[in-house]
Amino acid sequence: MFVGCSSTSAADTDTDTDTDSSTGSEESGTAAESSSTGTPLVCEADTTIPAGAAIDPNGTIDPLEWAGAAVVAIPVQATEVNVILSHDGENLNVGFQPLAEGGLIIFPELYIDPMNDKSVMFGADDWWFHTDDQECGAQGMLDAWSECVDDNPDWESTPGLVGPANAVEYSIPFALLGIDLSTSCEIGLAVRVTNTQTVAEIWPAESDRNEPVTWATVALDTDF
Ligand SMILES: [Ca+2]
Ligand SMILES: [Ca+2]
Repeated sequence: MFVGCSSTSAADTDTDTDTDSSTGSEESGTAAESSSTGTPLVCEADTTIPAGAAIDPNGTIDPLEWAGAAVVAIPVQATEVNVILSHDGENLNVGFQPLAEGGLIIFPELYIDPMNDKSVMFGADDWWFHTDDQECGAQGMLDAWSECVDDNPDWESTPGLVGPANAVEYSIPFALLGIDLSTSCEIGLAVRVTNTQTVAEIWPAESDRNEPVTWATVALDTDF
């Protein structure tokens, strides 16, 4: 659970290191400070993205650059892809590895709801990112393949390296996404890997990329 980012928050427990929201929520004792509806007036999240170093999105997952990052796993056939999450105060950083196992090559995708307004349908503010041989990204539209370019100057990833390099790293400016860390501390997020044909696996499990309301609420660590 992440607290302290809402002006109405009465709780002040420090649980920065706890990325398990279900445990944190149950143990935090905020029920005593709940509103009359029983809903705690705190900025809660399923997962916290820690603040860390800037990364070099070169397709090599360096443990030093990703030190302290959060990791979620997406089961894919007989293996699982690790999705590594951090931010450096200026950029949201996301790494995917491995992306080529047992003859299967899969591509990473991000879905970001900057205001976490959790609309039922993919909204005009919501972002889609996909990296294969090119960098593809668009706001307000999924699968905007016409937007794919070899190198988008607005954000960084690792196009063309899926295969032997086995990893893709993203570094996406908060300014591009429309996220101001001084006024917001949470976003909606889903991540997916797909070969665009027969395989598509998403985190959170059971979420739908077309429906931001089903995506994870993710807190951005602002203690840096
Ligand atoms: Ca790197
Ligand atoms: Ca939205």
